Amino acid sequence: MITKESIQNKFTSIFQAEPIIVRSPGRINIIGEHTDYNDGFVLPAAIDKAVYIAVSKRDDELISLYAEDYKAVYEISLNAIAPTDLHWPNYILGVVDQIQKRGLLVGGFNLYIDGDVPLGAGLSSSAAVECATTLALSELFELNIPRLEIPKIGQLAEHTYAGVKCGIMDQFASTFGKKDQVLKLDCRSLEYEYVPLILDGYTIILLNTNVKHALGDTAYNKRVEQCKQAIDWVKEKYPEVVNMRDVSVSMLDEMVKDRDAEVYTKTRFVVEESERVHEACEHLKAGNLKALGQNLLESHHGLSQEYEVSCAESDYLVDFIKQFPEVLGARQMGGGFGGCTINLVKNNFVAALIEKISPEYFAKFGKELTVIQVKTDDGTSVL
Ligand code: GAF
Repeated sequence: MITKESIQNKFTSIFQAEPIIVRSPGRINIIGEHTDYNDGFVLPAAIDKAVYIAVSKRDDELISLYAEDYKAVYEISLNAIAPTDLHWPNYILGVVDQIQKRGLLVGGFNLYIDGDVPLGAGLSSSAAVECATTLALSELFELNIPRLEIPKIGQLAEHTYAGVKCGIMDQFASTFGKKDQVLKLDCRSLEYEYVPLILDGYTIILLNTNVKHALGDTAYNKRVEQCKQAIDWVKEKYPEVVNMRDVSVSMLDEMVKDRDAEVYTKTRFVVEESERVHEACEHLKAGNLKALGQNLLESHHGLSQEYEVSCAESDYLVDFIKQFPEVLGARQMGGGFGGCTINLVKNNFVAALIEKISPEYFAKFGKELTVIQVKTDDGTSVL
């Protein structure tokens, strides 16, 4: 188990200094997928699996990084930072770059990173790294970065250094998550409300397909472009439209449908998914879990058949649970192309479900199915 003490000891043994330690969690998302970069709504929560970043100042201009997961060191001079072919340093260097672009001074530093967010599972380990790094450097160099800037810096770091044109959901949930709550976030105004996650007799189970999703390598950025294309076409007649958030299905019918059937189908999904967030949130507030489960299934259908960001493994898992009345709903979660499905399962059926689904999954795909049980938790903080 990772603790403040274990991080402290490891840091001191590597860098011979006392660190500042920051914890930033991963996230789940109940519903609202691919709506964030379209200025829509999302319903995520921070989880009890997190990234830990420990930092101390150096006397020189070097950035010295150590990643526990890879047992790897990466060093670069502060004035030479640039995106690297190595994956993991980019999330940290991207944050440093954003901080420098804001005219905030950062000196050389040591940084140690560890965590228990499963990598490539769609639980936003990269956003957690970005948010933890931002707060850690803010504390170390007394930069007083306002809390609302943490997700914005993380998102831009992802755009520029990781090459993924993501929305703000993951970084926002990691920063502002709260135990026992989901966040209903308006990704345009960044206004949000906390909604208690009360799942009377039910629980959230993540089924990890163990298909590693790599957003930069997939069609994620293409989807972002397709949404932009639709906006441009809609704007020809409706100049007041700024983003997909302002677009209705009838506008898509009128301005996009005959021009590009694929762009039409995908963007109609975005409009419908954003509306589904409001609906699902009301169901959650009313304790109507059956209806919420239905929303999850509708969302998955759209993600799979319309937005085309699912994969055979996730489709199989979602299809499989439909035979059990004890599972109210499931869907591909996060950016897609693998990672986890999120499932709403009756408490006393969890063990039976796992027993039934795991061997079937292995027989079909020759891969282990990993079950991840998560609790909601608080957002980014100094330990
Ligand atoms: C990834 C992105 F990082 C988020 O911004 C969001 O678009 C999500 O995919 C899909 O909803 O996690």
